[in-house]
Amino acid sequence: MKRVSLTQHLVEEQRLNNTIPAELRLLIEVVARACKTISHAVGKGALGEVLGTADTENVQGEVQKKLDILSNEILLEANEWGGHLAAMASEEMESIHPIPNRYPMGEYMLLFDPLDGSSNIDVNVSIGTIFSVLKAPEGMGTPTEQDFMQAGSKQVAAGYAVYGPQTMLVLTTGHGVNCFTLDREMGSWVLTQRNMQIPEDTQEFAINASNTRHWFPPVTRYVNEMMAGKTGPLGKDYNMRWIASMVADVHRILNRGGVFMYPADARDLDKPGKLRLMYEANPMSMIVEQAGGASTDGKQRMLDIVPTKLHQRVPVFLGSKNEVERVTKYHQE
Ligand code: AHM
Ligand code: MG
Repeated sequence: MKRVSLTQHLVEEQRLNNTIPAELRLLIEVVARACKTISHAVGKGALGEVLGTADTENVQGEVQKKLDILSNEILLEANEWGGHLAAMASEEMESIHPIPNRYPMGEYMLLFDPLDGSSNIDVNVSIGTIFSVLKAPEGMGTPTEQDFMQAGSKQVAAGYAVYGPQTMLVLTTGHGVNCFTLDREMGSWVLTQRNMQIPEDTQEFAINASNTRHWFPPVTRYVNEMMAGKTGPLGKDYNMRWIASMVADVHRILNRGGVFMYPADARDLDKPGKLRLMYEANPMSMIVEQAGGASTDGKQRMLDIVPTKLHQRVPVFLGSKNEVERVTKYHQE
C-alpha cells in the first residue's frame, strides 16, 4: 500500500482540488502536531506523572485533571506563533485567548476541547481532542467573544484525535471525512481511511442510561422502543454501547453506524444537556454530516444554531440518519 501522509494529503487537496487554502493547511498541521504531543503524554500515563486531579476547576465548575490542563497548554503554545490564527477558545478557559501582540494575526479562529472524556483519563479508556475552525469576521479588530458567535455551518474545518489502542486523527474540511493513523515509530500521520460513511440505519445506540428517570418523554419513548426489540414498534433488536468519551463513541459510529444521544433532562432546566455546542457538538456534527449522518439538538439541525454564549450547552442527537430523524420527529410531535 502506498503511504500517504497527512502533509501529502493536505498538499494534494490544496494543489489538485483547491479545497484547502495554504493558511488552513498550516493550521491543521499545527493542530495535528499538538495532538501527537498530547498522545505522547496520554500514553505515558503514570510514568509521566500526568495522571490525577489538579487543584483547579474550569469555568463550568468541573474539577480539572492534570492532563486537561497540560493538553490545553500544548494546544495554546503550538498555535500561538504560526501567524494563522486571530484567537482561540477552549472548554478549559473562561474567555477567549487572542493571539499575543508579538505574533502576526491570521484569519482563522480555533476552538477546542483539549481532552474530552475526562472521567476516562485515569482508567486507560480512550479519550480525545476535539477541534473546530472558524473564519474571523471580515474587518475584525481585536477579537472578542462576539466574533465566535457563528453557527456551526460556518466551520471551515473540524476534527478530532482519539487516543486509544491506536491514535487516530479524523478530519474534515467540508469535502468528506478522512482518517489518519499515527505511526508511533515514525511520528507521522498516515491516511488509513478515505471518505468515511455512516450507514443510514443502525441497531446500536449510546446514551447514559443512569439518567433514565430524568429524561423527557420523547427520549423515553425512543429508548423504550429500541429496548422493546424485534417485537416492538421498531421491529429489530438493538445493542447498547456507551463509552462516556464522546470522541470514542463518535468514532465507533463513523465506522459502523449508531446513534449517540446526550439529551437535556429534567434535572436542571437552565442547563440543556451536558455537552458544549462550540467545542463538542458543532465539530462532531460537521464530521457526522460530512460522513452522510445527521445531527440535531432534538428540534433542529445542530449546525444551524447560532450560539449566544461561548460555553453554551446543547442536547445532542447524532449518527445514523434514519435514527436521528426518528428521535427528532418524536421531539417535534
Ligand atoms: P468532558 O469534556 O468534561 O470530558 O465531558 C464530556 C464527556 C463526553 O465525552 C461524554 O459523552 C460525557 O461527558 C459523559 O458524561 P457522563 O458520564 O457524565 O454522562
Ligand atoms: Mg468534553
